[in-house]
Amino acid sequence: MSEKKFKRTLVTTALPYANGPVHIGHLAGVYVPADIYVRYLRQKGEEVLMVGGSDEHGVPITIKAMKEGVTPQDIVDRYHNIIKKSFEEFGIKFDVYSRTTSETHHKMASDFFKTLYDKGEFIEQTTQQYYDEESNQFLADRYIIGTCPHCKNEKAYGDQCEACGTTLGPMELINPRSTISGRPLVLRETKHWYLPLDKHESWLRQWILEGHKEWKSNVYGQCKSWLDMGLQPRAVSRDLNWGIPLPIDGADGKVLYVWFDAPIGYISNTKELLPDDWEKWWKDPESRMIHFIGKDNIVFHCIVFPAMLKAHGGYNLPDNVPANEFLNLEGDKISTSRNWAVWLNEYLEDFPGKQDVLRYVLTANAPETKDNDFTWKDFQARNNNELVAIYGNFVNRAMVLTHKYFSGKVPQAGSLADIDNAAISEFVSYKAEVERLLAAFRFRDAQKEVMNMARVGNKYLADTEPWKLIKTDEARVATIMNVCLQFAANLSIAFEAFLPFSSEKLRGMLNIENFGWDRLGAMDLMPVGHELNAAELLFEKIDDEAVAAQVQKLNDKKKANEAAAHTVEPIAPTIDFADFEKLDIRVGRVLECSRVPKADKLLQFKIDDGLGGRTIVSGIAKHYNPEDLVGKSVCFIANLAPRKLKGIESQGMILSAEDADGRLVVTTTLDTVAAGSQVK
Ligand code: B3M
Ligand code: ZN
Repeated sequence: MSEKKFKRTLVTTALPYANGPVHIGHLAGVYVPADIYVRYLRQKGEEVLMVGGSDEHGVPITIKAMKEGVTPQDIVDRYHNIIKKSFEEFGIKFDVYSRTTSETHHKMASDFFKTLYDKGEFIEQTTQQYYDEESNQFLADRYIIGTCPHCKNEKAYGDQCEACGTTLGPMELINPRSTISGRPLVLRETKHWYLPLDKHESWLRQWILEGHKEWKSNVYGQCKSWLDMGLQPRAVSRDLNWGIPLPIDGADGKVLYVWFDAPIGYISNTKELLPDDWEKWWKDPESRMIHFIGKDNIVFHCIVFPAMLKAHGGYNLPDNVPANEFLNLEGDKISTSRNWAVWLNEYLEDFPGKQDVLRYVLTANAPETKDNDFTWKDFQARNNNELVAIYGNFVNRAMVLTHKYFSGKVPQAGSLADIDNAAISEFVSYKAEVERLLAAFRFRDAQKEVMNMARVGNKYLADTEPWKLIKTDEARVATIMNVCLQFAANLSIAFEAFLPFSSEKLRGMLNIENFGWDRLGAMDLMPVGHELNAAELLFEKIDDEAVAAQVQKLNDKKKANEAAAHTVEPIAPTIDFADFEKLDIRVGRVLECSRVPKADKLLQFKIDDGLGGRTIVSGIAKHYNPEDLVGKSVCFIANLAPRKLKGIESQGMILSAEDADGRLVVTTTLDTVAAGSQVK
């Protein structure tokens, strides 16, 4: 959609869960791009609002509280403040950053539910769900653990078996237990309210697939595949004692599902900021709404929330949802539980004042179209070779030379030579390209073009060599320095959205105001005789030691975490010798081994069992290359009832040892024995 049609833009940013600090992945995926976009619109003088806040409901918060022996409110108070502070420190300039435990939000979400309820937009359903009698609660799927019916992994979750990769429902687990109390679960009846997404499918299909072909392909593609699979009713309530109580009779102990209330938080927070004027941002057809989110939130923002808004009536639907993919760290998925992350609060302890360096690197590597990797080496290289060597170096030379030759005052430019005109027209030509890229949410390319503007300045200085001319032609040097200083002032405008701290510093040095976007390209930003302030370095080099220290810190944390996580499983209940004798364990020789198509965890074996051979499928593909196993002896259970895995009948089970990190190692014999030998 073109920007022109709209009078104002409401930008929302995903509400981070207040159960931990924010890390570079959050910043790269959501908050830096949103901030760039909003700063740019503000520079252009557009009416824009950036709304954010903390997501303070949901099961993980209650579990964290339980583990620490504090209340959920304690947890969210702690992290809301840490998160809010990090955003402020990194210059993420929200117009409002509130929280879903606010009174305004509780009322807004509650009323929203009530409206849908009164309109008959929900269906009610009573189902059997697992209940933990020890901790007195119904459990979310993730908190139920049991044996996978497909691969017999005993630690499958209620939503997925991580060993064989199968998506599960909690009812499919054998011997379901609570991860909270460790106790077996019982089934209890419970009633919930569902939003029948199936009823919304046809207009959603039309609205997204026909009406929003301009959405980023990763977003459009994910929506299409959800729609093609067919939408199902989704429960909007939960049995939990933390959240927003259902505002209807007969729903004691039930709260709104966190994903029902959280997006309404965008509305509540707008209202908190503008109690009398919030509605125009949400309801006026001349307002457009953009959701900045990560890819795991696409379905909620493109399908579920729009369906809620439509069911309610009177609200605008999002105009665009520029969701990003994920940022990895040093080649590995960022993980809070494994402590594999760069936390924003810690970054600033190690690199005080270097917010812009991180903003720059995260934008340069933004996971806009695919998952991307952050490495400390790249962080160093981009700082040293781009920020310092190009932008910083240019500004510094312009400042220092002006102080040296013209006592820090903007000198008079004479008539321009061809080389000046060529540099100016190239410099100015980037403006339109940057505008086009920003309008398309292509922040990394936009930033690249702005850096190219600084490159033009640097090259211009190198080509004109004022330091050589100064002895013979001061008037010519005056012209060159005037051009350079105007370039520098222009860079403070062009970089403002990306590197706001550096732009502010640069404005301080140049002693200039904060010009609007329309002034970008002007070569008269500073009049002749305008006095500059002292030169300072915009950026500093980052040395090898600083980078090595960061890598070391990451690895140390990982090790500490692994050590903490290393727990040995308790011994299972005692069995009789007769029970043991029921197991027929044999040694077999691997004749063939190959990957199972479309199952990234499974290997298919042909085993010589001394009796003509058999097929066994095993969930160890993540740990071995098939070719490395051919010819090896393995131990396997020979009398296990056959079962089908991905359509292949598996006749037994290869025995592997599993360590605390989930690494699987196949068992073998110390010396070679004949295939088919029994293990006793
Ligand atoms: N708190 C999920 C997340 O951080 C969630 C976003 C809510 S946006 C309304 O992935
Ligand atoms: Zn499984």
